[in-house]
Order: sequence, then C-alpha cells, then structure tokens
Amino acid sequence: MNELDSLVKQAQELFAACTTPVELENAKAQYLGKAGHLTERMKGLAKLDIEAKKSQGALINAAKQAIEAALNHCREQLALAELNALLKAETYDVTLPGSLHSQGGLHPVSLSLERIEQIFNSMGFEVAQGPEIETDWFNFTALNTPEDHPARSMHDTFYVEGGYLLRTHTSPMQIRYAMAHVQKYQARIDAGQAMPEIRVIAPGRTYRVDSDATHSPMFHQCEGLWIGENISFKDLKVVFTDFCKTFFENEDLVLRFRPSFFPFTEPGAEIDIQFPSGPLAGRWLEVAGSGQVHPNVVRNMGLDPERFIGFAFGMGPDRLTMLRYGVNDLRLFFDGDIRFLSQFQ
Ligand code: 2U9
Repeated sequence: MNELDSLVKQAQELFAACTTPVELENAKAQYLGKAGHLTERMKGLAKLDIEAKKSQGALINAAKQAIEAALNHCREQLALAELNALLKAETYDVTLPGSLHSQGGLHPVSLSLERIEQIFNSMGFEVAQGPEIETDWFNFTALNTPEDHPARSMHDTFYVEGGYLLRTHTSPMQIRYAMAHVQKYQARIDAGQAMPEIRVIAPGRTYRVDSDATHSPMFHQCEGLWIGENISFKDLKVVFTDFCKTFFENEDLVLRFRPSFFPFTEPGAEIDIQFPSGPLAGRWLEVAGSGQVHPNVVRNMGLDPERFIGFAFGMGPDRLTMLRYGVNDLRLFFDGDIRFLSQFQ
C-alpha cells in the first residue's frame, strides 16, 4: 500500500470513529485543512517537474476525492444518528392518558328551568322575564299585600337605594306582562269582544333575607298565570298535575291541593306531591303554592274581576331540582364546587 493509500485509509478510520459533527469537522481539518496532510502534499507538487506533477497531482486528487467521499458519508451517518436520537426522544406514547380539557355544562337549576319552560310552552304558556330590582308597587301593592304584611319588613326583603327592592317573587313580572297585554287589547276589552287569554310563566332569580340548608338569600322561582273569562280551579289542577307528572317523569305521581292563604289568591292552596316508589315514597312533599287570582289583583292588572278570572301558581325550581336528584342541602347548588356540579352533566 503506498503512502497516499494509507493516508486515505487512516482518514477513513478516523472519520468513522467520530461520534459528533464537531469531532468530524476537526478530523477533516487534519487532511483537508490549510495545514492538512493532503494540502501539504499539494504544495509539494510545485517542486516537481511537469510530468511528475501530472502523475502525482492525479494521485493526490484521487486520494482527496476518496477522503471527501468518506467525509460526506460520515457526515450523513452522523446527521442520521442525530435525527434518530431526536425522534426517539420525542416519541409519543399513545397509550398514556390524554391531557384532560374540562367541558362546561348547564347548572342543575338551569337544566330544571329549561325543562319547566319547555313543558309549559307545550301547554301554550309564554315565558316572560323582567327586572330583578323592582318597585314596591309591582312587588307588593299590586299583589294585594298590605302595608303591614311581614313580607314587607326590613328583615325579610332587601331594600336598595331609591325606594327600590330586590323582588321577593317573580309575580311582579306577571303584573307587568298582564298590564302590557291588557293595554294591547284595551279596545277589544272595552267593546266587550274576546281578549286573547293571558297564559304566561315567569321564571327567574328572587331574593329574601333567609339562609339555611333549605333557604338561600338568592333563590329561583317560576310562577304561572292563566287569566281568561272562564278559567277555573279545575284548569289549575289539570295543568299542574300534567306539569308534575312530566317534570318528574312519573305518570303515577299523586297530587294533593291543601287549603292555604296567600294575599294574592282567594282561595289559595298549597300543592303537595307523593312519589309511589323510590326513596321519597309515601311522604307528602310540598312543591308549590297556588290559587284563584284575588279580585283586587285582577283589578290591578286593569281588568274587571266580574268578567275575568283565572289562577296562578308559584314554585321553587331549586326545590324541584333537589327532589328530582335527591339532593338534601340547597347550599350545594350555590357553593360552586365543580365536583358536585359536574355530576349533573
Ligand atoms: C299574580 C297573581 C298571583 C303566584 C303564587 C304562590 C302561591 C306560592 C311560592 C311557592 C314556593 C313561591 O317558590 S316559592 O317560594 N309561591 O306559594 N305563588 S300563588 O301567585 C300569583 C302570581 C302572579 C299576578
């Protein structure tokens, strides 16, 4: 093996032993750099005559090409090894559990409100929503609640500046709805023609100074009102029985109307339900108040109580939600604990 061949072999071995690109480039410099073995030999050609220069030059060039080929081969090998190492390090383990993105959902009481609205919609009731900050007149006076009624006391109602208060029930919204309805059909009413019936529910937030396991200072209500020329207690019983059976998805549910007093109804009744089976079976559970709308309230809507009559009911969607899901502490709904709330999704 001549000297150049052994130089090529030496370079090939040195390049192959390199484990990083930096090492390889340093090794290259030993052969092809300014003072490298081959460069030195190229410089040495100057001293030779023309024929020797040609033959030696060709041999040196061949050696240079062989070394460059070895260099490129090793460069590719190292780049490939680097890529493989990177791929290995970044490999995804598809069997690992994924990163969880939590998904929002409706609050259980909102789910109940949606259900209630849907059921009453199917019975021809409109849904009316309105102000939570009310005047004393809409919240109490229009609803036949006398000046000295305890519900009007500072201990029971949140009064705010300017003579306003946080509504203690959604009934004021029904007065607003009824008054707008009457205004719309005033000419017909005055002419003794038929008025389209008032058939509305008012769901929403209400406020009272009350706080324990079954009372919250903010709570929801949904009240219903049906006024026409011939709407009776019988209609109330049919509508509310139908509603309860649909809401609780139980055709065998039993209802009881128990006489009670509300300033805005006469007569008034509390409505109790009884489940035929399940954990609450056999117990009478109060779910709503109701009654024939008091003549004074009908008059406050702008209607003649001798001609117009109807019924109203009021229920607490929070309590209905507790009964539907078997929850016994109302505060859980408003604490905002995601572990509790996510169970309803
Ligand atoms: C108008 C006239 C009368 C709605 C009624 C009740 C009886 C009642 C409570 C039950 C539990 C509210 O959620 S609760 O706290 N409601 O007892 N509500 S009659 O009577 C009306 C409504 C509007 C114009």
